[in-house]
Amino acid sequence: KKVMEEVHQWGSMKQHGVTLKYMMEFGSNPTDKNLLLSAQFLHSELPIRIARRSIELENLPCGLSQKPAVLKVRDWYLDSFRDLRSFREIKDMSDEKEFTKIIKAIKVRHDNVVPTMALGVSQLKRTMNANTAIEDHTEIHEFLDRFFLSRIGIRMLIGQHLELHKPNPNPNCVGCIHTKMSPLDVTRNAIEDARAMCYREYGNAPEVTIYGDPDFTFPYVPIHLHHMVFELVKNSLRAVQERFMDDDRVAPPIRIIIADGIEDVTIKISDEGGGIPRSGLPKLFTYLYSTARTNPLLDEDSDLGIANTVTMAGYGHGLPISRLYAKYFGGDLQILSMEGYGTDAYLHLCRLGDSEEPLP
Ligand code: W6P
Repeated sequence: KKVMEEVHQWGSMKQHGVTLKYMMEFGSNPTDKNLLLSAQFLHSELPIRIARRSIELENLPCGLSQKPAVLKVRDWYLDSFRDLRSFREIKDMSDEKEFTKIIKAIKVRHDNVVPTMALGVSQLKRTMNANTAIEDHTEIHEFLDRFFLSRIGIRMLIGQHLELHKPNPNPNCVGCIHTKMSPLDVTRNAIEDARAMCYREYGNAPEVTIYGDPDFTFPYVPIHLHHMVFELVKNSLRAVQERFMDDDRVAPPIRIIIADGIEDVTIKISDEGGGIPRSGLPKLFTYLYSTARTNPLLDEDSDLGIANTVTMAGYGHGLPISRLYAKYFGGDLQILSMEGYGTDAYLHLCRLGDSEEPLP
């Protein structure tokens, strides 16, 4: 295929990270000149980033590249690469307008990459169980970390450009960055969503208490924070709910503390769900060991073993991906546990500064 030559050519070019400061300054000033500059930057930057991922998708260990779901994802990347490379040089606002439509369609094309890759991994797991070889999964794990981190960056860049076109932007928002985000508000919403899900599944949901300054705000991406807190609270609710299910004692509340430091804003989520053994901690962040089922709607021949835990358990990639969201802006996610008692999750959010995007 002719396109592969071009993919390799672009895949070896240097990626250009942007800083959050840059995104905020640029995005707060949507003049025609800036729209044009932004489109021109994406026209050269997106093919580089997408080409890298396409090449990696072709060369995965253990035959992961050949799994039907992974081939599908690979094709989405190649189609997007072609769309970008076949677009003419962006010279005026009419080029810019048309280009914006193209990248909007690319974003939609890639909407289901996370569950589809999860399906690919489950397809791999199924064949690996058959031949009992003990394989080293670090390579696959590191690939998926790079792959999803890169995806966060690509979607952030496209999202920021699309937001420049919004007619009535919120004065406190620069694209998807909220310059005065209240971590308490976002955390409350994420708790509400996680508890509603727990309620649907168990007919009950443990209480959650929050401690933090309601007036405190800082610049961050609310949707990223929502994803992370939702995932963590869901895990805690499930642990507490399962432990106190057939119990006369009232379930102990999940406790959340939000601390505003100089470098970091840290959110601690503590549960008394019985904890996890120390040996099980590293597994929380692996894509291959996750016990959760894949989405039965995507997985044609899944036998839906335990149907009632499908929603809460998700695809099992929630924790590693949450950590990537934190890392994308220079933060981190740590989980500590006391087996027999409960678990603490520390979500460190870096106050948005001069650090460049990490580019795998
Ligand atoms: C648990 C297991 C876990 C993972 C992540 C966050 C919280 C919790 N609680 O029991």
